[in-house]
Amino acid sequence: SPSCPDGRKRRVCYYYDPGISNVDYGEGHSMVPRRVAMAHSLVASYGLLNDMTRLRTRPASPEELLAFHDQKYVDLLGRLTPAAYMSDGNLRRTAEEHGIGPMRRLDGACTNDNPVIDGLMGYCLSYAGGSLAAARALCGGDHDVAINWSGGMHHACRGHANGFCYVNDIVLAIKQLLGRFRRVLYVDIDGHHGDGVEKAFADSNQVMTLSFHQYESQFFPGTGSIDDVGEGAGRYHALNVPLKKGMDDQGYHELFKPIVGKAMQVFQPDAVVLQCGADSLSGDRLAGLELSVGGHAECVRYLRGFNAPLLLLGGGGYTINHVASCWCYETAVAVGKEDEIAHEIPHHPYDHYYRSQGYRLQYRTEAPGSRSSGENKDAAVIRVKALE
Ligand code: TV7
Ligand code: CA
Ligand code: ZN
Repeated sequence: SPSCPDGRKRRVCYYYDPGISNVDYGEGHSMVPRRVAMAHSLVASYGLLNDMTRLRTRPASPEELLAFHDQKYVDLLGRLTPAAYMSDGNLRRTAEEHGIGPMRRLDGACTNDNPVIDGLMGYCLSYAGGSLAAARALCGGDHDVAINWSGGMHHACRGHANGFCYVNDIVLAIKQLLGRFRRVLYVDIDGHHGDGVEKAFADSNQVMTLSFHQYESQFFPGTGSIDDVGEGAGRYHALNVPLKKGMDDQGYHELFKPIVGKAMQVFQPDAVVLQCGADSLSGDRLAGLELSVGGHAECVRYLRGFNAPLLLLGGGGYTINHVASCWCYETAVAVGKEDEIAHEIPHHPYDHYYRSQGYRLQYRTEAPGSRSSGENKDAAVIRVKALE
């Protein structure tokens, strides 16, 4: 159980690179990096930057990516610009072999999960650099919580892009943490399965991965069944909690708290990484889970209560005002001020985005009704084999 009163202050550091607001996956693409700028602007307007150390760090170097990614893939990322992609047939073929492109269809629409975008390598080095700096801050012992909302790109693989993710900052950060801590628990509350992180550590008993996600036919990426438990030395160190759409706060926490509590007790991690993908919120444009901001943030509050070094990362989230509200509120939870910040969203440059939620941080969406609470009763009796 939590080893210290939850109200106690934590030393929190925070990474934000304003360059993220210029990153564009293409018109109509679900991933809108500007949501991170919106979250930051909200954090700033609530005065929360005064309660954290801002990590002013250089971007990662291409060499640092090699701690997980392979040389050929990193070289490709370094060369891949929209112009080079258009003019060089070999490069185009190589990019597509690594999951990137084609840029757009003949009618001009962008329909690729991982498009060739302007400033691709700079974007990757920035969000990876942020997660690495955040991990180093925890290793140094002078911060208890470290935040990078631009990170959390859990689908990227060693040698290819996947699911909007080009480099896997989470794997890089966990490897950094393993330089100082013996055991790292990774918890993933994004609505999608954290497949890239799970796979990277599938045979490790130093990293336990635990993903909660929507799991239904046709729902990306299709992995993360309850029987997926890791392999070799890592057997029972990968845990998956597949959920049906419609899962709400109550049903979610009937699973989250006992399972995470048990994982903390059994695995005794020296550090915790929480991927806070906000596409598990109700009203998300891609996923069908029904968490409220309060229910999502309760995951942060609960893990913070254990008082292990905690790395908070972003991830998915496709209704961007909800995402920004959520990550701002979770920043307040991290610094212990969630009861002090006003519900009314302050005037700030992005405030017009919050009209549909009545300019309130903890907006309420229509009650989802009992649409699938019945179906999720099955999930509620989930037996996580490793923890029995
Ligand atoms: C962490 N779902 C990432 C989640 C990655 C989900 C997918 C889209 C999508 C992409 C678009 C787009 C979209 C409305 C939604 C099998 C396909 C079907 C591309 C259209 N609109 C995270 C990845 C997932 C791109 N991919 O966990 C451009 O939805 O289901 C798929 C794969 C093939 C490719 N097509 C989709 O949240 C950050 N993509 C519109 C424009
Ligand atoms: Ca997940
Ligand atoms: Zn997601």
